Amino acid sequence: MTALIATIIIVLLVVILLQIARVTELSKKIRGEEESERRSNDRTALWLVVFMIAFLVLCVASAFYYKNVMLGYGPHESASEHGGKIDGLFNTTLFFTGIVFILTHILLFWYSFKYRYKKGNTSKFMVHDTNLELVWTGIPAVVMTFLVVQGLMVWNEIMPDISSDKEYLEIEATGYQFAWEIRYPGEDGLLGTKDFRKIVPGVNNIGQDWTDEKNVDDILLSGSDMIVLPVDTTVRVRITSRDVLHNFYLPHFRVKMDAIPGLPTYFIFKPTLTTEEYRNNLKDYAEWQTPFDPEDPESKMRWEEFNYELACAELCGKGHYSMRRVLKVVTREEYNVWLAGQKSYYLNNIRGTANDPEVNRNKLFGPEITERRKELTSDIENVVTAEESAAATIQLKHVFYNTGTATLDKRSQYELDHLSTLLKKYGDLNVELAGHTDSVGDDGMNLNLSQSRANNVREYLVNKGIDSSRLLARGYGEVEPIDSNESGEGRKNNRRTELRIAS
Ligand SMILES: [Cu+2]
Repeated sequence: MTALIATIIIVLLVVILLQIARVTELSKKIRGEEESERRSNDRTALWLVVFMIAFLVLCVASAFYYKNVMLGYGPHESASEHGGKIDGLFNTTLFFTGIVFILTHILLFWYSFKYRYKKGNTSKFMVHDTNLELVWTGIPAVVMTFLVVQGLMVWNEIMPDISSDKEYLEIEATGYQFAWEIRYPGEDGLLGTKDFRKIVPGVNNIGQDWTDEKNVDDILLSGSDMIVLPVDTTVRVRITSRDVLHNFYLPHFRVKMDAIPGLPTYFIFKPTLTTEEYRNNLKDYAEWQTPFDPEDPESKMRWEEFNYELACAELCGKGHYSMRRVLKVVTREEYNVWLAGQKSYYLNNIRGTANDPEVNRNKLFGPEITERRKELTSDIENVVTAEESAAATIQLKHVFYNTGTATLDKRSQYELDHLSTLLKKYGDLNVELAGHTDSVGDDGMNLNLSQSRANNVREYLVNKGIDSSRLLARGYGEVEPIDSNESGEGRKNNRRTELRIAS
């Protein structure tokens, strides 16, 4: 039924249109062709002017309406030091191109109106006019030069690389399908070297070279970990990609740079507002004072839930959207606390595993030595401050010997030097140095070996200035195992040197 009515309506409309056309045709014949053409031209010309006014008013109104988003005003204010310069450049460019846009449109429509067809009007033929040529070549050239020079100046201010004498934090962002691997330099402030041939997904995602000591303390933020940066600190981001083109985009900081496989790029910026400060600024805008979850009026306000974010601004594949990461800017103190809670990727995931390169097995790294120092200090302090002077045994975990001999390995110096410092500090501590072996080989030989090892430790400490009367060296051989002698791991644990606090 509806279809039938619709068909009838369409047929009727077509009939009406045909009738109107016939009426116009007939009226033209009555009034004369020329007159009717003149009227039609006048009408069209007038409509062009009306269209121009409406169009320009809408353009200006929409530019004004969207100025916050487009030009960084109000709640879209930039949160980095250089951001204002980029926003300023957009403002200047829009100012000049806006003038040109409005003028050319007025001319275009006004001339269509003014020079509409009139009987008897003829064109003016102009072969050449130098003045006109100068005007329409010169003015755009001057304006364009101004804009380009302005742009170059801002570019040169923002993009130069940082000089090494300035203090800055360097992090690294490696894009891959579909996430960012963010690397922090750890305590040494330096990012370790990497090589794409060392990439093993899931084990060594960015191909870090574990034989480079700078990599030992490097921290990796994977998956959805929040990126944390300190406020008012210059940050240099090394930007690379593992597969296709990505783009490191921090809209609130006006940071945007391609991540290109095989060609590292960088961006240097200084966050000026912490996440908390930015939220507080947003609080003043009505559109941020609505519930974060529109379904739940009880939920937090939008400004309370605001977060800076990292996005990939290159359509890099079907999981492109999932490269979003939250970035948090905090005070220097909060940053230091956060950083202290982050763990070295190498020391926690690679050290001592099958992936740890052979050359690292017989090395001790700075962070390990520092960590062990703290451990030994607190072990001994615990004994000293204990109420009862109960006999205590502390394992000297970093005392090593060359295989099968009693000669101290070079690496033992850190533990023993630190022990001598502690023994000097606690001058009334008398200790026994106890050597132990595993059960492999002859009992008597093991006893001798453990005795010589203990003797050597004693000798080392005496050379460091500890009074020999405070040190007793004793070999126990294989009779006091702390683990099974069946496995390699267990035997390794049994070969040990202990510090027994006598009094
Ligand atoms: Cu991407």
